[in-house]
Amino acid sequence: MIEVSAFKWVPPFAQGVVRDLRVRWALEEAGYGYDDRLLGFEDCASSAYRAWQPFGQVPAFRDDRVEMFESGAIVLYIAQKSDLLMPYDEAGRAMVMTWLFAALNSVEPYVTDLAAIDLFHAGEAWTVERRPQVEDALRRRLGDLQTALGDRQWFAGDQFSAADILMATVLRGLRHTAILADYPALSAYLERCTARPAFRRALAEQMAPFKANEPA
Ligand SMILES: N[C@@H](CCC(=O)N[C@@H](CS)C(=O)NCC(=O)O)C(=O)O
Repeated sequence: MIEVSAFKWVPPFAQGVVRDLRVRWALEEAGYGYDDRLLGFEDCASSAYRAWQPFGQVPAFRDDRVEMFESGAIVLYIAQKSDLLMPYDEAGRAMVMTWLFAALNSVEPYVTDLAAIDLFHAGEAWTVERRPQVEDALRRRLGDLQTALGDRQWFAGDQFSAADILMATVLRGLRHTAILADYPALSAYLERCTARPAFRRALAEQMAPFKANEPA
């Protein structure tokens, strides 16, 4: 049986964007059932959990063959088992891997830099000077990303792929801003991704424990 670690509860600003969503989404697209292993923040500090996820973060993943952490690696592992997330031909697989890493390595840092300022350090004096630089750099990256997408539907070819799971979940990290509205092709792309039934199911699965474990 597949097991995925996730939080029992997170503050509202993080609900719906915790990274186990990527793994849940990939599993839903591929049609694999799974159990979520729900953790409190204290569980993440335990040596038992650190042996599975060394940084005490979510998600971690195991099935009857492997144990893993890092959401991108896990999504890639799932994709390698399903032609619904990655084509069989070598050129197609290379393109999926390329865009999967582009999402994590060339786009996500710009998104998380802004989110850190807006969500984790809101109101701190240093952010006033730093934020415009971070937003400018992000906007340049989004402009290039939109140009690269062109009028295609998906990043890595004609078919939805694991790369789109990573890219869409990265772009959702901007949901607390209106920035994406200035990039209509990226906005439409994100709508297309998040309208997928597998995404809706994955999101509902992440959100359910948050509602159940809401602090009094
Ligand atoms: N690179 C890791 C990042 C994992 C990560 O940042 N997880 C966050 C939730 S989205 C977390 O567990 N935060 C709690 C913490 O860092 O203590 C991945 O993609 O799996």
